[in-house]
Amino acid sequence: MRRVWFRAFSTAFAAPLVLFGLILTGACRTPEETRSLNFDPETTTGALGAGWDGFEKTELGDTFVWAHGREARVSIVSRADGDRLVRFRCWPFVFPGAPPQTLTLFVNDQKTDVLTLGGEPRVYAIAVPRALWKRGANELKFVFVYAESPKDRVSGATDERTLSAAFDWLEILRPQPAKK
Ligand SMILES: [Ca+2]
Repeated sequence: MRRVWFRAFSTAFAAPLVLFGLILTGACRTPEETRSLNFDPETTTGALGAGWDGFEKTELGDTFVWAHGREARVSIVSRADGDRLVRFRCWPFVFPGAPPQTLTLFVNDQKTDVLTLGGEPRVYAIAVPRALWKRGANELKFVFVYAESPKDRVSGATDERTLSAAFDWLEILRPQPAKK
């Protein structure tokens, strides 16, 4: 009799209880938020998805990573509780006769903005409204107009990789309130 009651109990209540527990855990825990990636093994391993080469350093010791395709994906954890500014320092692979390199940022497959990159390292910022963020993991996708190989484009170059743009760092900021 007791066993029958128990079985009825577990069927009727156990699954909803587990589900309720999961919802409660998910709702109460504030997720960590990705604030900055320095494109080095310490801060950025695990955040880089498809489209990136290995970690490198400039002669001055700045860490960076080449996006080596027309698309490069980064995983960002968000609380999705407001607008955010995506700032990053990057530079395109340039070669004689190169067209302007453009960068389009998608957040969770939604297009945000298109930038034309200058030839030298520069800091860019793109405003991403709250509606595009999800709580937890979010995908930033950078899309470039070209990815070319130095070996094919620069006389004497031996690097066979295709390259689109190199990233030094990326940060996710709360927009500053407008000054009164
Ligand atoms: Ca860096």
